Amino acid sequence: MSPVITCIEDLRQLARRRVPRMFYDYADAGSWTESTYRANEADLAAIKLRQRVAVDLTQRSTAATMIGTPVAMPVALAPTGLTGMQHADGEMLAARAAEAFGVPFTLSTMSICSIEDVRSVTTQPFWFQLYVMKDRAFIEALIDRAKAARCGALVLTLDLQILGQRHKDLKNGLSSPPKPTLTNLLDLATKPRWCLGMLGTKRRQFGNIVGHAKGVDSLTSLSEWTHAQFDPALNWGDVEWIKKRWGGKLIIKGILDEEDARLAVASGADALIVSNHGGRQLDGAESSIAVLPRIVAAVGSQIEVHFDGGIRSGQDVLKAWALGARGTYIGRAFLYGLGALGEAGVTKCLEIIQRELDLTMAFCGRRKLSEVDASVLVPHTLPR
Ligand code: HOC
Repeated sequence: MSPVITCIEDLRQLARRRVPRMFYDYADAGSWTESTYRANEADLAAIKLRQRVAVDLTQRSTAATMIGTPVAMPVALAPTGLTGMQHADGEMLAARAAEAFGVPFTLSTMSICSIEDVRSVTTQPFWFQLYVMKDRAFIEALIDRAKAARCGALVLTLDLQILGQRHKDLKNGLSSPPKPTLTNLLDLATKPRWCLGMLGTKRRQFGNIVGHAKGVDSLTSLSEWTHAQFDPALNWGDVEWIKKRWGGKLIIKGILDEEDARLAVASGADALIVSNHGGRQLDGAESSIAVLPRIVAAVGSQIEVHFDGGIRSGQDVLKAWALGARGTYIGRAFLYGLGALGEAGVTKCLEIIQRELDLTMAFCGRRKLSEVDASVLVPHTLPR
């Protein structure tokens, strides 16, 4: 019998039972002590909302726009790596669910399904996330493929030119297909749905990279190639070059510092994302929600400020919006849905968050997002 799912935590627990441990851990982990990962959720939870009563709540809406794109709620699916390892064809399923719901899907460079795979199952523009690699011809090819696929925005990630260490990945020996050790075989034996799904698909490698990287024939060697390819020399000059080559809407991801936010504005980007990569990179960095008000104060009228980090509910979306975010991203929340129930699980995740957002706005006496500002928050609970 299917369990009753009423919140993101239910999806997380089901995903934990259904996804092989090394891939569940990959999605769920933060770097080093995971202090930033935990702070993302804890600092959001510490902000308290102000209830209002006797407000006419008959006409309500969670609709908004993100970089000019109408959205059912200001929530996009974040560009998560190896999404197709949470569930066979994961990126295609998540993109379809997002499109049907009316929110943007962002495909990671490090996805299992390729740009073309996702294009083949969608009709609306999805967004493509780019990591900068040393091989500039490869970057150009990726940008051209994103253009040919009519992607609606390029999300350029600037905080992962070197990789944060995630203890769980090292301990699990993260690789794909999982190495046939006794531990892995015993684990896989308890995950029959996942195994059947993977047997039924050919998409088990980094789809955007296969065919471009010479001598790479498995996900393990692809991952080694990728580590060697991420360019530690990346600078704002490259951002300018990429913007020119792309020519469309540009979103800069990974901003935690006011000065970097000003540089993002100067680069001509359409939006920036306040993000610590889900606590997966600089362990010891502040939570995203603690940084958000300072970035909004520094650049909020010049560029659209977006937010990710720790969103597990509609209440969290409302708090970020109230502090000036004009778009948010969910990563782990939708991955739990995907791992738990495939496409239906992503839809379930979006439904849960939208319902929570709608009802929480209503409890705060607000009918639409244009009525929401920091006055819905209890001042002494705000990040300092
Ligand atoms: C082995 C591939 O966003 C993450 C991702 C991308 C990392 C690529 C590494 O794990 O945070």
